[in-house]
Amino acid sequence: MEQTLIIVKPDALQRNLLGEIIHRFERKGLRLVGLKMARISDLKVSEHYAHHKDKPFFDGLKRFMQSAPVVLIVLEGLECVEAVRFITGATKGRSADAGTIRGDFAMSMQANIVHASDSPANAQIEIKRFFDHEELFQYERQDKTWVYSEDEIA
Ligand code: FUP
Repeated sequence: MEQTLIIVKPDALQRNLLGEIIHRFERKGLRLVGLKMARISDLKVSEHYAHHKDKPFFDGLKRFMQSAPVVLIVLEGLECVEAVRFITGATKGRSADAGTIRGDFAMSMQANIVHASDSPANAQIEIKRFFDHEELFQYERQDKTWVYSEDEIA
């Protein structure tokens, strides 16, 4: 099944929102397959935001992402990249829909609580960037037949 990468950003840890965020993904029916705390290295944060390297906010964004530890999460589920982006909400917290993580907890563009992969191809690249193979776990979730229909998990 499809996988996606979440980074719970430094602002979320400082604001005691980690449990709330994981709770939302769990309740949705997504399977947690990787979870760890880390300080992101300069190299990895530069790679992760390489598409913004010429933007004026790039250095500030890098400093912010390295200002405290982050929590890295890999989630798995049917079309989960899109499902997680819906739960995450728009990039700018103050414009994000109520009910989304950013809509409920963020005001900022930069301090917007979580990163979530924006396509299945990028998700694969991002997961490889932050996780070794043995840090990802395959297991059955007991509620699978209640989360999906038979044809969806065939
Ligand atoms: P998203 O995929 O929703 O995280 O959005 P982007 O890839 O556009 O943004 C990546 C990071 O850059 C986010 F943390 C927000 C930050 N950003 C700014 O700080 N200022 C901007 O003008 C655009 C993005």
